[in-house]
Amino acid sequence: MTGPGDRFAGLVARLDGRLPRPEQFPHRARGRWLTTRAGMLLGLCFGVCFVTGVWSHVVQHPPFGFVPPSRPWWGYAVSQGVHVTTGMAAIPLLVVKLWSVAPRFWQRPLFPSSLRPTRQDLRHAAERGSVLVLVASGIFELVTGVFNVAQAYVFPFFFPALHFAVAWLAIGSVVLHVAVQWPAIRDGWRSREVARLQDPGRGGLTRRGVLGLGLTGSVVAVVTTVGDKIPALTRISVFSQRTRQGPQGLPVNGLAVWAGIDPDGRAERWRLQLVGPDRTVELDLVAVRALPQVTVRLPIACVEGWSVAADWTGVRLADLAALVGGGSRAVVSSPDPGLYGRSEVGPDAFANPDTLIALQLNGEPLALDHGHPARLIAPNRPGALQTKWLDRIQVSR
Ligand SMILES: Nc1nc2c(c(=O)[nH]1)N[C@H]1C(S)=C(S)[C@@H](COP(=O)(O)O)O[C@H]1N2
Ligand SMILES: [Mo]
Repeated sequence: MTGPGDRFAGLVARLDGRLPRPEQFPHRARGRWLTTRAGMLLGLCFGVCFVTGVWSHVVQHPPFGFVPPSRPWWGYAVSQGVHVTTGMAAIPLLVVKLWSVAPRFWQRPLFPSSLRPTRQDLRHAAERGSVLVLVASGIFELVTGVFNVAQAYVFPFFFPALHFAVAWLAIGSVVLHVAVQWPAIRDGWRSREVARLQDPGRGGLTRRGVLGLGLTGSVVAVVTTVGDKIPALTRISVFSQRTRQGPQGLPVNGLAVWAGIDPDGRAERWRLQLVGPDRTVELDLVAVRALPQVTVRLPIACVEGWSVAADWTGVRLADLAALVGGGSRAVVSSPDPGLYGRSEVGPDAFANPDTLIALQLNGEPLALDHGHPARLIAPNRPGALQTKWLDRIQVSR
């Protein structure tokens, strides 16, 4: 006569006998020495990636009262470049880190020994659960990030929202993991021989070799992607295909046709509606061209990783605002119904003399895909907020 408890115990015993054991994967490079170092580098990448990612989020969705700074002009290009670069560099390090501890995933006990889990069983399950969350969220962030950089929107969800939410899960489980593993980390950092004593594997790469391989992988990952930020590396950056694609030497993320912009007679039909605290004014292209023009050199720094500088010529936003009574902030919008069809210009950017409604790019009228006839260009600002095909500016105090 067997009860459910006995049957459970039998099942566990059978599974236990079939599933691999840690001893079956000996390798001399595995151990705390390697795990600690790969983990530290990975943690550094994740930490920097997280901070720059949160920064990107707050400047795109300023929480109440926060004024995104408009200086230095290169700030967002650098922080977003660092975000994408540390994410890329993390991939080979994560592979090494997981490889170094992989046998431990099979460490016994794999299951609670009976249907009534003991306290020990529960602790064990919590430990494994937290590692599962850590690994799953880390992989999720890197994979979705890579797809986004490649502009492959293959996911059935809205990338920025989920990438941002899971980032908190990932960083939270990193912090928890470091806290739980702190004694082992300290030990692994100091120890020179522990790894060898722990692991009987001989032959194959040394632990230095494996760590070196991971680091080389990171350097390769970085060099093959940063070409969209550093022109000297463009030729060897095979993963930065968008560089220099698009008219007038500047990549294009969103085409005019997608935004429903009708090119026929656009310049003649176009009117800029200025809505101010005192009055509303409508200007045609001739009138906007007749206002004082300034030229600034500023990058478009796309959240998807590329950033390319260009010369922009147009009218200062503050000068246009002055025509309708002035103010301290504005909402600029276009007929584009998409998510990036409008954006807010906060007080710091509003007052910055480099914030323009640009009519020209690199000395020529804007190409249709760059926002013809007018777009916003402002310093230290995500590309997604450099609104194209502008036809309305609402100024407020
Ligand atoms: N109206 C509108 N403006 C827009 C977009 C858009 O889809 N619609 N895309 C934004 C994004 S994501 C980027 S990176 C920049 C790119 O500008 P470019 O195409 O001129 O290089 O435009 C921004 N302005
Ligand atoms: Mo973008």
